Amino acid sequence: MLKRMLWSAPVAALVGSLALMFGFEPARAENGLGQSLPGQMGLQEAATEVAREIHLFYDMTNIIIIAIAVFVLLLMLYVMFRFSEKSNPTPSKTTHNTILEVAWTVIPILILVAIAIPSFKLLMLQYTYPKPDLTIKAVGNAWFWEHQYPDQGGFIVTSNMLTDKAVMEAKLGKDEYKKRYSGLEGTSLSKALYDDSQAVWNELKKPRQLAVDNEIVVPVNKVVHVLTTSNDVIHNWTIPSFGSKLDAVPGRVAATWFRAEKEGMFYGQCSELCGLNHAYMPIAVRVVSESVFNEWAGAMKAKDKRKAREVLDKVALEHDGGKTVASAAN
Ligand SMILES: [Cu+2]
Repeated sequence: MLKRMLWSAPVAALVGSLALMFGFEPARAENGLGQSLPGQMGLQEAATEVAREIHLFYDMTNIIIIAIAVFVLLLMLYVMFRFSEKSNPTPSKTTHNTILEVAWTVIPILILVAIAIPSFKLLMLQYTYPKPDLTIKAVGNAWFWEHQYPDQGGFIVTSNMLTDKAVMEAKLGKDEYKKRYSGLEGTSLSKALYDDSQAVWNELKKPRQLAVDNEIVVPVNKVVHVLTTSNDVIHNWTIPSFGSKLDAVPGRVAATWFRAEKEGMFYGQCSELCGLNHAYMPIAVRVVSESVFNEWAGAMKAKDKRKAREVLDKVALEHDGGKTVASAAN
């Protein structure tokens, strides 16, 4: 019995890793792509090879963890009942068992090796940078992101989180906004803005506290290098569906890469506790076709903000029926 149980954990681990290696993926409840869905339990759907590999590694490790936990639990229950005072009144005086001692040293080592090999493979994938088609320099600031496009003439997209105030101002126009809210302040103003803006958020098809005023745009199926740094404290550039998570450290430049395989809107948040408004500096990436990207980048290079917005509005309508905030009033 003991011998059989001793082998069950590594066998389960092996079966689990083999199953995953050959493409079996545990059924997932429907998970959001680019942002989480209400009530979602699992990870956000993968849009890059790296994210897919992270998910497989996560699943494999989970299977091993569960197998070990179940094994230890069964072993403890067995020992508790089999060797209790009642069922085993005269305990044996055995102190050493060479086979058992070798087994409980070697088997954990094998399990760790089984985890280490795919883990190093994943690290290799993440830190072997394919030749870039586009480079973006993401600069963290307290508390917003600046994204420079150095190989597109160096234009900068500054992303601030969209607030209830910003969407209401865009919807109503500055004068009407003032007229409606000038009598309110403090929490009553926040409450009124929160209530009134719900309809506008729905119309824009933008998630509150993830959406930004100016999203960045990248082409689909192209290698994008992201260089991160910071102007003040340590921030972190994260997009869950891309499997991207990289610290932005002042005075240093770090690099990550992704190749998004799906078009659409992808959201992330600063993931390094950076201070007061840490929770309010999201990152928004719009993945578009190459031709749309070129059109947008051309307009940005020519400093034609209106044209760039039109390009984004058209593609937002195609992707999710949404709008850019600047078009909220129309
Ligand atoms: Cu931050």
